[in-house]
Amino acid sequence: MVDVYLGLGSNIGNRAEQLKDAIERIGQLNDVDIQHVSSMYETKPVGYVAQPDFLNLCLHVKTTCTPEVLLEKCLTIEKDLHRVRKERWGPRTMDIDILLYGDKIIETDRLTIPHPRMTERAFVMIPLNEIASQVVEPRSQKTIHSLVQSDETVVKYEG
Ligand code: A4P
Ligand code: MG
Repeated sequence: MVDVYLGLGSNIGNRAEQLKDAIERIGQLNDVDIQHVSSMYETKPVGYVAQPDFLNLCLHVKTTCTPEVLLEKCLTIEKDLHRVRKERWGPRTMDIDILLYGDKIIETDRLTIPHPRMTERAFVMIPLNEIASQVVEPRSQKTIHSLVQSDETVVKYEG
């Protein structure tokens, strides 16, 4: 079993319900066991900023799936949640990113792990720090706790 961290984000429709639905679907996957779920955070869009605020959270799962198989499963769940894909970094009902896959560094056509922009993104690092503070990010060899920075645009979401 490999420890994997996933980042989930939603900024169209009923964001909280869609996140809960995605977590439930991930929990129902064969070969994937959910260990920890972070709080939800309401976050200002990064990148393409003219879009609604996101809700983001992170999940810790244990899995026997390869990274490629896990990606396929995540993409299927995104599709099942009726994601409408328009511009890159644009609005989405559900985005599931593989942040960390054990201590592996993976660079293929389809996959970059650790997720390339994760360490500079407070909407990833703040929820991730709740459930993985002592985990080492393999490119920097630093713990999540030592990499996370406070950011007032990332606010715990109480529903
Ligand atoms: N892919 C490569 N590596 C990975 C990985 N580690 N995990 C490939 C998941 N997918 C990975 O992704 C396109 C392709 O990336 C996948 O098919 C897979 O083969 P996508 O989800 O369709 O595209 P995207 O999400 O629009 O682009 P990208 O580059 O993944 O964007 P990001 O980095 O995910 O950023 N602001 C806030 N506040 N909260 C957010 O959640 N999200 C984004 C999207 C921008 N701004 C945001 C948020
Ligand atoms: Mg993505």
